[in-house]
Amino acid sequence: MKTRIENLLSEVEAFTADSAQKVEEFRIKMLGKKGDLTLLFEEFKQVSGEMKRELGQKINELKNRAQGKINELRETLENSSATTLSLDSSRPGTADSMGTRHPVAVVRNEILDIFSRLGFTVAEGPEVEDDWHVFGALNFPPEHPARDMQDTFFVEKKEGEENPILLRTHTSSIQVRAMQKQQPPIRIVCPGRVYRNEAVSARAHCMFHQVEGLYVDQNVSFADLKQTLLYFAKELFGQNVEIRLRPSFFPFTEPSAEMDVSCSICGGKGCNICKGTGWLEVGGCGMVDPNVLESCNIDSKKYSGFAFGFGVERIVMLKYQVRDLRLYFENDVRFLKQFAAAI
Ligand code: 2NL
Repeated sequence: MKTRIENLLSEVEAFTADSAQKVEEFRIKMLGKKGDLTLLFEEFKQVSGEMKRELGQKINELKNRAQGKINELRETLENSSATTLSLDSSRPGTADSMGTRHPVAVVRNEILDIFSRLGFTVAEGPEVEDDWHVFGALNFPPEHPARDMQDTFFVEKKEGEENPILLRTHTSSIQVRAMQKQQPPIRIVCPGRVYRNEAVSARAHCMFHQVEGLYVDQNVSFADLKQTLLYFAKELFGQNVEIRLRPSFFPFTEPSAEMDVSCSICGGKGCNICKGTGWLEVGGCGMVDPNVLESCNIDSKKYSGFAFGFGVERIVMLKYQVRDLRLYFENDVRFLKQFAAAI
């Protein structure tokens, strides 16, 4: 009997359980009505003499140990299930890391917002275009260098093909489509990607973003163009900015001008950003060439218009002083995260 008690004691010590059910099974086996201890107590009744004292103590010890073990296991199991099942609503949450808008998208949206306040609506069009919408309708002569393989990406160019498919080199093709579809008044801004066949470097990329604008109506003048551009520059760069229009040439406008804004870094005094001139070039503009209006079935005797175009990356460069164009397209989050505050 003594050895049986000792064996049961070591069984109690060694016992572990990972569920409440196993603990209960153990309790029934040890302390239940037909359990090991009940049997021992039955046998104990027959014991007499000196042995009674010693065995009595041992059986009681076994009973207490078994009950203690059961209580201990019940408690640990209860605690562990409490932590997995209950929800502590006072704990601080784990924040999802938010994405950020791309600086090119931020500036594009700002430009579109400014022109929408002047009544311009946004128009878009295909990036894969044909020669006529990109060059032909825009008064490019047949031998113009932009129509060369060296400057333009052709999707398909067969020998002698009149109107090859290509990637648009400017968003003017959107405006051409708008003029074909609709008679004046037309007042649109056209954002989008454009492609040029150039070696990629810090200063040039084969893909970049433009926003162009077009206003065609009766009696639209160069003065209207200038006031529109001045309003735009003040909204984008601040009320103290000045603008300067320098005579230039584009096939699709006459007269044409390059648009500069006073350098916001040095306030026009001259610094390394504006290369000491006090001025920064932001885009081009002009009065729509009558040939362009006629190509799109708009009567150039009745209507006139102005147009302008900005390079979005160039304006991001000026606003945020990002010097290397390649950074815009590598999607390195260490670069993109720096614009987290801009909407
Ligand atoms: C630049 C210059 C310019 C235009 C774009 C345009 C469009 C039509 C007719 C006439 Cl449909 N002109 N667009 C006019 C002048 C300049 O962009 O430097 N862009 C980055």
